[in-house]
Amino acid sequence: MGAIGDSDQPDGVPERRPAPARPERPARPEQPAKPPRAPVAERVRGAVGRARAAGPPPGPARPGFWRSPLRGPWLTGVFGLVLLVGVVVLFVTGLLSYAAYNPDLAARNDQTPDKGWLGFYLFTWPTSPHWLYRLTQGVHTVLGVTLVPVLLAKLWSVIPKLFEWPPVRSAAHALERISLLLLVGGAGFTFVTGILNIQLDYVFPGSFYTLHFYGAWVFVAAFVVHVSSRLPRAVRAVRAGRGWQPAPDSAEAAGLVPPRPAPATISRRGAVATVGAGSLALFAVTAGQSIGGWWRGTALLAPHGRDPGSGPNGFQINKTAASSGIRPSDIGPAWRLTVRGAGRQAVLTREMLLAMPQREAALPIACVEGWSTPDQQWSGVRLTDLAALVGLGEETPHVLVESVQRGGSFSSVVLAANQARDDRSLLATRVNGADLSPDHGYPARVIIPAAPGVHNTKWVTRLTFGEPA
Ligand SMILES: Nc1nc2c(c(=O)[nH]1)N[C@H]1C(S)=C(S)[C@@H](COP(=O)(O)O)O[C@H]1N2
Ligand SMILES: [Mo]
Repeated sequence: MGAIGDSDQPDGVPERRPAPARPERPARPEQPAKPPRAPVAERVRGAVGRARAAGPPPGPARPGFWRSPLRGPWLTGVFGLVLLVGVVVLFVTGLLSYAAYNPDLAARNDQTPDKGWLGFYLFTWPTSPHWLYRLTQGVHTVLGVTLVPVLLAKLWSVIPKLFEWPPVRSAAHALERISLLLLVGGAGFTFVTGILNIQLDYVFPGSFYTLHFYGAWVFVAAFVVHVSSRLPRAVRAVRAGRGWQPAPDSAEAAGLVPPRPAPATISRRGAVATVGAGSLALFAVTAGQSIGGWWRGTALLAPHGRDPGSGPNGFQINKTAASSGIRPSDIGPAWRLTVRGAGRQAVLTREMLLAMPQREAALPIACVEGWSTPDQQWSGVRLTDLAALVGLGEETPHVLVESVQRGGSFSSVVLAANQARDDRSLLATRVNGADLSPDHGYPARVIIPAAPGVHNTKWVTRLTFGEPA
């Protein structure tokens, strides 16, 4: 046999000099000559084999550690199928919510400007039915909260898999485990950011929209991979019925069935019913926020703005005038409305605005947070009538709406032409028969059918029609 480093070395391992012994320099011992290294795949296979032979360490990786007799393909399949339907609805309504902001119309409308091709599906948000965003966003948030117990139960049902032994068996298995990490991490992140936004409002390091949007895409990408490999198994297990429990080491058990089950303390049906009751309870203390009116008071889990007071202006307020930095002088007698477009400009006092034809529209406010109000009776001047002041009435174009509010990402918006042209789109001065309160946008606010609340700009001072957005 030739010396190490000879060209007849198998596997094409690079040459390595034999290490001469140098007893005179013990402070810097050289590496002893190593045997040639096997290729990576072989080494991994060796490690997997050794891990398998040695068996799992004591603790959760041992097959006997997990003992609940409830765990098995049926229970996991039931929760999985419920989540499948739920997550699809959440994703679709979430995508719709982003589209509702008309982000492609103007940079200031876009809360996720670096979306790239993830915005491939965007379209101009319609103005009918007038409760459209109320519905889509109500479903999105209430369903998200309602699914929390199901999500937790599903994770509980598969937790032994987290400790699978050996942790990695092959390249394909490693990839699958990484996709599961993205699935569980993505689900957790998306649910937590969504719930924090309902509960606490604006508590994020960075924009809620951006975090929730990208989190959802990661979650859904991993979800698609997961569903495509697991759906047939889940359907089979659910069809087989709750009494079916395959042998622990069979392929059908999928590592979910405990080999040493403890005695049952609740039936599988009882477990599903308990989770269902948890979901129902969460639904009961959340749904009121999307119904509004009297029901608003029942939404214990949506504390934000639950008590808006009474009277014509007694409906939910997103941000008060004070918290938005509106000074009394901004909205006092010195307030003016400037209308611009087509190279012309008109400046109006509130009295002049009130002297124009006053129109009525029954429209809700529907916030991204999921709360909404029933239809309120707004009155004010049509946006088309204001466009006519600068000669743009017939074909009213898109319009930039600006508030007296200084700063804040919701102090201005660009409304699309279809929104500006709608007969129900008003610059409102009154609501439910009374002047707007300062908190609802006095002296004038925009109200648009079907739009997210954020597009109903309060304390409006300038409208610019048809300029590059
Ligand atoms: N100028 C201004 N307008 C605004 C906002 C704001 O912060 N500043 N918030 C918007 C949001 S997010 C919503 S949901 C609605 C709420 O209207 P309301 O407070 O009258 O119910 O106002 C919108 N108009
Ligand atoms: Mo909002």
